[in-house]
Amino acid sequence: MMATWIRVVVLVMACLVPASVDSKVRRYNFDVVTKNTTKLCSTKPIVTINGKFPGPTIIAREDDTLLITVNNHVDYNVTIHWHGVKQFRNGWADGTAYITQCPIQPGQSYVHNFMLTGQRGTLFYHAHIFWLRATLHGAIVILPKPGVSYPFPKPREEKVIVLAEWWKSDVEAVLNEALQTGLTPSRSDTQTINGYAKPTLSCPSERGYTLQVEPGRTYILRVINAALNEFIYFKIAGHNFTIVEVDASYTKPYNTDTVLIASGQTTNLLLTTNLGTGKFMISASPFKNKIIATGTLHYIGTSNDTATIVLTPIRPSEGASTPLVDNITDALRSLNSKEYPATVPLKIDHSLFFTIGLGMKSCPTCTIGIRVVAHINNITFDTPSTSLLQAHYFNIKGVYTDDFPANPPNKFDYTGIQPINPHTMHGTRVYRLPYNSTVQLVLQDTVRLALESHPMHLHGFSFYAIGSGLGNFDPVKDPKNFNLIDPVERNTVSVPAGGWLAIRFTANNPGVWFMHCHIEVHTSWGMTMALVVDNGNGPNESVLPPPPDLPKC
Ligand SMILES: *[C@@H]1O[C@H](CO)[C@@H](O)[C@H](O)[C@H]1NC(C)=O
Ligand SMILES: *[C@@H]1O[C@H](CO)[C@@H](O)[C@H](O)[C@H]1NC(C)=O
Ligand SMILES: *[C@@H]1O[C@H](CO)[C@@H](O)[C@H](O)[C@H]1NC(C)=O
Ligand SMILES: *[C@@H]1O[C@H](CO)[C@@H](O)[C@H](O)[C@H]1NC(C)=O
Ligand SMILES: *[C@@H]1O[C@H](CO)[C@@H](O)[C@H](O)[C@H]1NC(C)=O
Ligand SMILES: *[C@@H]1O[C@H](CO)[C@@H](O)[C@H](O)[C@H]1NC(C)=O
Ligand SMILES: *[C@@H]1O[C@H](CO)[C@@H](O)[C@H](O)[C@H]1NC(C)=O
Ligand SMILES: *[C@@H]1O[C@H](CO)[C@@H](O)[C@H](O)[C@H]1NC(C)=O
Ligand SMILES: [Cu+2]
Repeated sequence: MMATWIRVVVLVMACLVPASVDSKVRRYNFDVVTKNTTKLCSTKPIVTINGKFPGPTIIAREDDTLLITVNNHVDYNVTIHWHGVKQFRNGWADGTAYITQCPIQPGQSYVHNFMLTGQRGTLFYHAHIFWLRATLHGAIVILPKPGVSYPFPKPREEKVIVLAEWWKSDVEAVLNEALQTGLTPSRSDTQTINGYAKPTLSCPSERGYTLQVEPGRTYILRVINAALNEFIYFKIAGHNFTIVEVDASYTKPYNTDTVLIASGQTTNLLLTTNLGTGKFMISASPFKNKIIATGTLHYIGTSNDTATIVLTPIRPSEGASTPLVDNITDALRSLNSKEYPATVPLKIDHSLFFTIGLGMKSCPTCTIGIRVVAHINNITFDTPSTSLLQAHYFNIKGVYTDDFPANPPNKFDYTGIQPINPHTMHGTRVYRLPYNSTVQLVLQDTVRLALESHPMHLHGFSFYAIGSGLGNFDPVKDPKNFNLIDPVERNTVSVPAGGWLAIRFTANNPGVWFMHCHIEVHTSWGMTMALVVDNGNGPNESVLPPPPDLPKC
């Protein structure tokens, strides 16, 4: 009798918590290896994790510990960043080359030991050194804690959709050539959806990504923009989506037939398969590139010969902000419920105003005598050769200065059209924040060489996006319209082209945290800086000691 009872309990438990996802410590082995891959009818070697493109999906639960060993078997220096994971007091696992660690050199290994504290949703991992993340990336799915359900109806099935870019040539060579000539690097040759470009008749192996669905169900699509340099519009012909989560924070449900996902952002969509039968085009169309990736939503039971219902993918004018995007940006709200409160700081200790944009630098060896650079507050970031976190923790002098300005050095009409001196300053400068201080940061786009939207990403935190607008930020009028009640919580925000965006957060995570544009070419040009958050006085308020296998420079 007793034995039967125990067996029943075990069975019930097994149903609640699938055996594959019930342990607290999850170990992964990531072998960084070269693999020949065929795309666009040609074969080339790419750097991959475990031979996969995109890399393997990590599935875990909120509060789990991950132990991920990265073994570098390629000729490149490598680091892997867990994008959106807060790494509380544990910047050593953040994986940002020369900011939180030295690279994992060829033949070396490094164990990333971190917890998924207080986070659930979709994030991703990617290389954080030069342009290796073009092919070194994959999904992180963080399920709610055991026994906790989603704040929306349970979907029939979950599908990960990783959007990326593909170059026919070697991406590191593309970057090096651009840095040597001073010119803009060449655009990718296609977008990809889960590694597929689009169905191509001339090479039958190119069939495009196929999403098989049963009729009359609800699916959750965990869509990740892992592209290097593109914003991507995602659509499925004939179907609507409900946005329920972005950057691993739940949102109030928002219905739309199109989503725009900036590089570095993730969006969870509910998809209801209410058309019952047929084949429908899926499109991932970028802002700048004209090459669109397409796939097919295929209702199970529909013959392969059935014609696919196509859609006209969006082709926005380059860099422009569009009413559709502005509508979604303005409309997204966090839940701000009892279970998921929005804890927006109301009293601000550090009010920062950062201008962002492009500039130029003279370069006698470059093709046209100058090279494009990028800046934050007129400072082009110089990457150090020792990691900033090591310099901070071990008090190594001369690696950085902590005089990053809270405001731009010169005021001007940021979004006006009058020409201004395009030159920038250079330096490895950080902005220092006391432990637990509250921060408001207004990011202001500047029109110096180009009008462009910048997806700004902050490591170590998620933050509330409390307002945005076109033109120059007005410190008197604009704060009156800030949403301090239920703003969306993110780790990457698109600063509108020719506009501004304001965020707030509490600096409760001691360490050194990179902030940068997630358009990789802008990072390469120096649109980056770091925040240093000091230790607090309490027992759990200082940076943890570094692990023994931390890579050395
Ligand atoms: C890739 O293909 C080339 C040419 O076929 C071959 O020489 C090389 O060994 C292959 N590399 C890998 C990692 O398979
Ligand atoms: C999508 O939403 C629009 C507008 O709300 C509606 O007219 C349309 O019927 C919806 N389509 C589907 C397939 O649900
Ligand atoms: C139909 O298409 C799918 C996906 O493209 C493929 O896996 C399957 O083999 C095809 N079935 C037939 C009968 O051709
Ligand atoms: C944006 O929102 C406005 C006001 O709600 C609406 O009139 C307009 O149709 C929306 N535009 C798009 C492209 O969704
Ligand atoms: C940026 O710094 C450079 C170099 O000091 C200077 O020439 C330029 O005027 C500055 N521009 C602005 C907008 O502050
Ligand atoms: C951090 O600040 C919050 C309010 O902003 C306060 O409630 C909390 O006690 C502070 N924590 C520490 C450790 O100072
Ligand atoms: C510090 O962290 C440890 C381990 O997580 C915990 O047991 C302890 O209660 C914390 N102490 C304080 C003062 O928060
Ligand atoms: C790899 O990283 C080490 C340590 O920073 C550096 O000395 C070396 O030059 C790097 N190698 C390459 C190929 O960039
Ligand atoms: Cu940018």
